[in-house]
Amino acid sequence: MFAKKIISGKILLCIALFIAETQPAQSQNPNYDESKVPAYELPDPLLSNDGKPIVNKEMWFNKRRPEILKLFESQVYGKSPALQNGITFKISAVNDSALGGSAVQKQIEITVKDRISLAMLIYLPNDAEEPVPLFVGLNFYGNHSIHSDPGIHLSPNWMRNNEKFGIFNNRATEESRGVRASRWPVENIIKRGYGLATIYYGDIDPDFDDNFQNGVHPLFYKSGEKVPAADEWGSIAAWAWGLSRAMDYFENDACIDPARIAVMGHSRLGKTALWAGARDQRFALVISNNSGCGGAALSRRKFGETIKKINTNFPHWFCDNFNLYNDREENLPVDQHMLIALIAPRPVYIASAEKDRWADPRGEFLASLHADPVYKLLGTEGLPTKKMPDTNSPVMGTIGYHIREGKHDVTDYDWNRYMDFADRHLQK
Ligand code: GTR
Repeated sequence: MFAKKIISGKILLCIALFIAETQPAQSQNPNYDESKVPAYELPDPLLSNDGKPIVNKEMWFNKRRPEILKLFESQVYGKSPALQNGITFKISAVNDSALGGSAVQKQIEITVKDRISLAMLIYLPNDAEEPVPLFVGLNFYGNHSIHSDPGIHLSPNWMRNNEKFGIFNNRATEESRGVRASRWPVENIIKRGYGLATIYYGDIDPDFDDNFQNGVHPLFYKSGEKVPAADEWGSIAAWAWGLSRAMDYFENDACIDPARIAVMGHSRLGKTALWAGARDQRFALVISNNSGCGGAALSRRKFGETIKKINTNFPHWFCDNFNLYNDREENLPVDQHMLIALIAPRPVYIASAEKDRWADPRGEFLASLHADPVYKLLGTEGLPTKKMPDTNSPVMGTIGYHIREGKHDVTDYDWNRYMDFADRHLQK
């Protein structure tokens, strides 16, 4: 009987994962017609909850920013636990002549409350004379997937099956090495004088709905708590919390400049990078690659993926309160331009892809545009255009934006723009 229960639970999980993986766009009748985008009014980031205009820096930081942050915490991503003690770092491997001698490779074990361990892979330019600026981002298929370097520890943790990537029985194999190298131009990043750090997102919380029994969530339950409360963290918030733990490490490594860390992420991990950068002001620059619904795209446009679709397909990503806005986007006290505004005045780059209509490229551009008044209030250049740029024509102020040709992906084109942007803002 018990065995049967486990088996049927597993089958259900497989079906759920199959649906989540195969169900996007087509089967759910998304709106891809600009003329069917409803009329909407965006909440004003520069009007406080009590209706007062926010007219200077002090009012933004002391009054409005905390209000908006709280709204995103309680209504969208969920509150993350305050960091108590219980995080330790261990250097598990160092290779002084990685990538043919051009880089130092470090592998760090970040342990949370002695129970969960996050494996961080770091590459740093070997010829640096001072602490380096660095890009950090989570990866989808294990640190070993970003480069074929055989010295990278193979992730032992649960991973979504993918025959093409050599992932069977939810575990990576030797065949999984380098399968995602196209998304991580490690050599190029090193050549341009940046470090790169990455963690497998499943180390922080495996990406399936198990009612928050695995990953970091149970480590922080209050006594008697079995699942996060309606306003407490879902998986995106947990992944973002993990990025902040990486940041804790950077503050302790003399080879890395903690004041010049750029956090970057793609798709669900782009949503994560934005939330990490919004919450944790230690991140100096934030990059959202094709993050779409719940990331950089305006929810009120209901173009492509909508709140209801995302909450249905991925019930574990956001906090429970976010369900209140399924088909009720107009009731949201925020929209995603305000998430970008939380990053101000730090530089932020939003990138779309032409064929990635599910993520609503125009909605991503408009959110950047509507964050501009906050950037301007804080004395920065903001976004130097009011018109959506043509394909492959990046604009870069303190807010950067591009839409490139092609599909939902991370390409060399994207990375080269991110490094151009970082050159403007992070290089001395
Ligand atoms: C899709 C999801 C998107 C995006 C994407 C991804 O299925 O609908 O919101 O996050 O997955 O992360 O690859």
